[in-house]
Amino acid sequence: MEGSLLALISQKLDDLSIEARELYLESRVPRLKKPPNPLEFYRKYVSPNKPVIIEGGITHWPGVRKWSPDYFRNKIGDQTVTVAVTPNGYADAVNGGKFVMPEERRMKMCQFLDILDKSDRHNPGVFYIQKQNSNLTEEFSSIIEDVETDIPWGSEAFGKLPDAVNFWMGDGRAITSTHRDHYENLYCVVKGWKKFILIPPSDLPHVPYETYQAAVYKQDDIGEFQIIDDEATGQVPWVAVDLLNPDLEKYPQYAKCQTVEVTVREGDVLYLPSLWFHHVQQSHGCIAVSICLIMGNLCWEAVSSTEQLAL
Ligand SMILES: O=C(O)CCC(=O)C(=O)O
Repeated sequence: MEGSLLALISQKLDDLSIEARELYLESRVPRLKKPPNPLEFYRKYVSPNKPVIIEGGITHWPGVRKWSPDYFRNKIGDQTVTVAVTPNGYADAVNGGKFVMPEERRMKMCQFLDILDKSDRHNPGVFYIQKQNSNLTEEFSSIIEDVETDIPWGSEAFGKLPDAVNFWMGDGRAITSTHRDHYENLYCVVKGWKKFILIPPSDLPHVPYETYQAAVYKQDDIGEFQIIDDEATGQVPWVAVDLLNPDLEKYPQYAKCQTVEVTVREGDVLYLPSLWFHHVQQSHGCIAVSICLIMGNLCWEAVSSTEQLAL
């Protein structure tokens, strides 16, 4: 009885993912040539939870013209910033059967820039400024006037100001592994490019998860990275498949996912709706700002309980 009920639920979830694709999802992320008005943005993209690129959506930000390693060296070179360091570019990702988080280091911005342009050769590892605690408003407040911390058509459509504004800058080898967030994201590329691989929330039943022991990288005295268990964090459920090299023998259900690839170029904004899985690659030295708006709690609780069923 229980088995046939589970089979029925699984069939219905398969139908949902096929119907979502047929009814409203597109095989490519649409690109707008100019910013939408708030009502159009809300109706066509936010309400149906569909990503969209707004080409040139932030080209008026002074940062697009001004931001460069030299500008940062002069303006904020002496400021201390938080940097994620890994041996392989994968922070918050599975390695050797564990969910491994980066070593967080505090260093001067000029030191980070030296590492990025390879003039500091004593630092093995891949360095990425990627702290998602509204680090733009916290650690980079002296360059805040170079950007907008809220995008008017976005804030008006969501009816609220952003909860966090994050600054991202790093090595071309840094890859953000597949995950999803419960916030709405206006992802703005200020320099370089980012490549997102997206999976819609309706494909959740086909995304394989495993539970891993949490751990953290720690570089030892001879410069080698050790993986140290993080007992306080314990076990972490995480996406088990590598989107760049999926193991379909181990995770055959992943073949039912329909991934969508999109490149966000300098000056463009990607609206990344809440709950879409994303995997992110970037050009070397790419700089981005993500503007995040957290979904209401009630909505998140409703989604979580539906997801329990799917997983
Ligand atoms: O830019 C990146 O590397 C990851 C961005 C991301 O995952 C996010 O904004 O939620």
